[in-house]
Amino acid sequence: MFDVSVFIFISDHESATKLAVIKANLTEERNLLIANLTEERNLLIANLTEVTEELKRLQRLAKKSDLTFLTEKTCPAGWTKNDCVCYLLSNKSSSWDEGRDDCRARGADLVVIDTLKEQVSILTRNSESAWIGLTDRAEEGHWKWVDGTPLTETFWEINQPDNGSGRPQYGEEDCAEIRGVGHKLWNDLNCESQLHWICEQTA
Ligand SMILES: [Ca+2]
Ligand SMILES: [Ca+2]
Ligand SMILES: [Ca+2]
Repeated sequence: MFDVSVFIFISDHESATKLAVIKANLTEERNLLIANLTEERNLLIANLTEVTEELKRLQRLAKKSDLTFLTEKTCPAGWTKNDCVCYLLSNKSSSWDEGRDDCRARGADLVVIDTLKEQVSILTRNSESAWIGLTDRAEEGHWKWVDGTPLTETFWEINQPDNGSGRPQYGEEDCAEIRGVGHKLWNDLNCESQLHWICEQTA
């Protein structure tokens, strides 16, 4: 009888110990699981934050490029827009080089007339001539546009270009002007002559 109760006592005691161990293990496992889940949740939150930030950044970019798109469609104040191109006819008169410098300072260049449409639409003031971005300074007789565009269609006046036709009073004629009268045709002229000039810039 005594032996049995001792056994039961021991057995109960052992069970209690085992249970305690199991409980401790379970608790540990649960804590580990909670820790893992918390870590995973934090990672997900971090990822979500990152994705949200990226989305915001892309939305800002899209908005910005839309605005750029809009502003690119307009010309600076005082310029005339034609077919997505902006033109500026100068108020002042100067040499071909100074005219070109002025255009470049405005982020543009002297006008390159590469189509009949553009030739027809070019503005000139009253009957005054204006410099265009065409020169044969690099090689006499080889006319080149300032931006390297090949010279395809030309609108020279009859008997032009003549490089001054050998008359000393005209000097060497290496820069092109567009006439303000009639069909607004081109003539070569001494680059130091004082003319208005036309700048061109993509809208
Ligand atoms: Ca042009
Ligand atoms: Ca010439
Ligand atoms: Ca000439």
